[in-house]
Amino acid sequence: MQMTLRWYGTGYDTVTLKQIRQIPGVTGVISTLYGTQPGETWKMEDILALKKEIEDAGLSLAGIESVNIHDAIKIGTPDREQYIDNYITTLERLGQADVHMVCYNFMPVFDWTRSELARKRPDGSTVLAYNQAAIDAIVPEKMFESIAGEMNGTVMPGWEPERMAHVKELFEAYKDVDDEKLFANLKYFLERIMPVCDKYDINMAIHPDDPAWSVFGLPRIIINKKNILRMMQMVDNPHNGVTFCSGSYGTNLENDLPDMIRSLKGRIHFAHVRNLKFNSQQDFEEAAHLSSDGSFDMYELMLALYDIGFDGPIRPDHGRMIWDEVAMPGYGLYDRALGATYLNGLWEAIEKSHERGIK
Ligand code: DNO
Repeated sequence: MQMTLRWYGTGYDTVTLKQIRQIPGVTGVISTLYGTQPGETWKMEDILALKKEIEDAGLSLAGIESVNIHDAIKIGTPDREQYIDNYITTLERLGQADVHMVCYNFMPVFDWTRSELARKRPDGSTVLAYNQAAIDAIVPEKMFESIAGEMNGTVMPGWEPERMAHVKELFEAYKDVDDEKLFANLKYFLERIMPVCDKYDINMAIHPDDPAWSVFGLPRIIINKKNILRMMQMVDNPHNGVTFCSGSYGTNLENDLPDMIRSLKGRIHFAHVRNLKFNSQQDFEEAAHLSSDGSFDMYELMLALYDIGFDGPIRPDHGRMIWDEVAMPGYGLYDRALGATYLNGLWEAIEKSHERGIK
């Protein structure tokens, strides 16, 4: 595996490439052209400039998170053809620039959903949190306004003000899209892009829906083992793979995370590893990465990844806001650096135990 950190780019991220380079064991970043809109074709010069900036800092561009999918593709309107063509052109250019992993999601309207971006934990850190009753009390169109004030002046991924200004229309456009339709539209999209992925060896890595159930009555399909295996089989190409995000699949306590990892052998192209602390089935908050701080056994997750021979990029995920850092919620430097170091430590121990024949 390659340990990486997500980086939003100069002008968007409070964390610098120089800082990332100094986290031991982190050799790459996962980035994107943050200023582009879903559906737009990425310019070759912008891709190359991003890559050069990262490489000049002594890191590699280990993949893209995300090339976002235009709503027309998810809804399945006739103009999706144009947007899929644009997507193919972007993939072609990424392939030519030697980028081989692309993370994306197929969530209608909202990307991830949380009810709080700065819940205080007993140690004084703040974290993103989800409370079902609080979500149920929010009018979806007001969701953006209700959390915008907690973004620390940053623009959070999936919550771009341009899209959020049209939330009402978006809900209307999705009214006839149910789970089956969404599956069919995903299949259509994947079948169209697989030839270019084959040509340039691009691993597509779908991100799970977060939380892993329907919110605001919108369909959500990338939520559990059954659905994800259905997706792998419906377009049975190794380039059709997943981002295994423990914090997203883990929102549903019925998901057996190590078992899911093992069942996806060969199809996990990217891993987001983080911990959650459940206060009840309906209320969870994002903990430190360490097993003892949350509800997941992080050793078991890393062991499962090791056992399936996972060799793609991995990254610590949302961190707590600690040590008075002011950054995009979940994406500060300090706690993610601690997370990367912890995950690297687990991996080293697993690797060495294996070499010494200790199980
Ligand atoms: C949130 C992220 C998501 C993720 C997208 C992938 O912090 O995990 O925004 O990047 O769903 O397309």
